Amino acid sequence: MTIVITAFERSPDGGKGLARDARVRWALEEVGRPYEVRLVSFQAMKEPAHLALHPFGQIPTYEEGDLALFETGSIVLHIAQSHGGLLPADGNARARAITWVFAAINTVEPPILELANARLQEGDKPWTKDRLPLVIERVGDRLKQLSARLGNADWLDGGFTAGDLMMVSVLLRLKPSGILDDFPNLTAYVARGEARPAYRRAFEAQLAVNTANRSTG
Ligand code: GTB
Repeated sequence: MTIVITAFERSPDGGKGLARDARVRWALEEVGRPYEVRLVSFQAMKEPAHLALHPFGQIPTYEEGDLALFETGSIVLHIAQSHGGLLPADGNARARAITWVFAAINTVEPPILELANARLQEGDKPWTKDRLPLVIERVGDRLKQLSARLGNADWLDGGFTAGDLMMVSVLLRLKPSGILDDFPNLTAYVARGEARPAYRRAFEAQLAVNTANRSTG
């Protein structure tokens, strides 16, 4: 069955891995499953055809036969649960890996998104200069806790899992800010994720779309 995901026709970051189709592409590459991409414009995302797939008018979506999904946590877990390679066979280890997927999207990602919003969407508001340090502190608290748990390990719980895929994807959003630099083990953890051949393939595929669309105006 063909898998079709949606992605930005033109990503605001020029396709440098930050838009969330990257994590879905990465999961599909890890399990060796080919996929097709339907590119959508910002306008098309808010139209009925796309809203039928994604009630919030966002990317990515995932279609496979009769199944249509949205939310990257759910999509990555679906891929991980229906193929080998991203979740351990042992029941307890599998449950812990799934816990890390939730930790990435429910606990670590929210303050990171808050920081992005504070800078990009509220940067010009008069209260931002007072609020920004608090937001940065909340990101730092989470990173400190994550860094302490990771320690010297390569991955969060044994071998690479969907939990690492999601956590690295979430942390990547911080790379340009320099905040990760205070946590060398997290910087190395993200670099390990980025060095995986499946990540490279996903990154290049997302970039290629955006490069092609930029040059066609
Ligand atoms: N909770 C959802 C999920 O995980 O699937 C969130 C999906 C989401 O935020 N989608 C964004 C979107 O469609 C794209 S990824 N936004 C358009 C809209 O809401 O109208 C977020 C994103 C976009 C671009 C960059 N960038 O260019 O740096 C980074 C992150």
